Amino acid sequence: MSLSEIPTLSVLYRTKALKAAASSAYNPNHTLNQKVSHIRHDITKLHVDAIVNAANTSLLGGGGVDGAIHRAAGNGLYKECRKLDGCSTGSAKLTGAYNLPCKKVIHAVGPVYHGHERSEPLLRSCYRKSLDLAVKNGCKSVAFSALSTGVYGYPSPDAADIAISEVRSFLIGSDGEKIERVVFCSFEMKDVEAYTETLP
Ligand code: AR6
Repeated sequence: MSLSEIPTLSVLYRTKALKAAASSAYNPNHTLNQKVSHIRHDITKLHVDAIVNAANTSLLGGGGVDGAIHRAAGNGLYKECRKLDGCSTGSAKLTGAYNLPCKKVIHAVGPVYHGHERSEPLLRSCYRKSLDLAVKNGCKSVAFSALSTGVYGYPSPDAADIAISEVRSFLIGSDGEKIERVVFCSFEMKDVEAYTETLP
């Protein structure tokens, strides 16, 4: 799926796939609505500059989206990951994409959910560091999987809230203009619902 086929929030509002909230913490922002997308899709099929993997500290693959990404990318990704010496929770590292249609893979290590207070700063940090890495490597379009919401047990509504607010802060910040599109890529219905309720 190419970037031009991935609808922005502006398109989702126009086609009524997303309903504006009666009240929102933020004023409507046309620029942000044109820079942010939400779709339900297999992230390994997206032709964006970078996809963000929900990895673990070993960076050597696993189940869920991590497994799907390693399978689709092929052995070259595993070989490169082996040289990275792992990654701490709340941080991220970037690799090539091998057989994937994207250009780079950002491996972010989300927290195992141990309650909001302990886990929130680490999940926020994953989104921030992934976007920092994207900018440093010239990636202008970035698709995020719903980090930590699978095996790691982060409740989807809370995780969506963190993802959206952290991406928003980044996009209105000093490096925001270097990112042209952020795609929230949901897979399960619970995440589709969490983003659909939290985005407006
Ligand atoms: N495309 C997009 N999203 C997907 C895909 C896909 N192909 N497959 C699953 N998801 P999870 P975590 C969604 O469990 O909770 C791994 O074993 C899925 O529905 O993959 O951060 C790692 O190696 C969910 O919403 O990651 C770690 O050990 C989201 O991806 C551990 O799991 C994340 O679910 C990380 O756990």
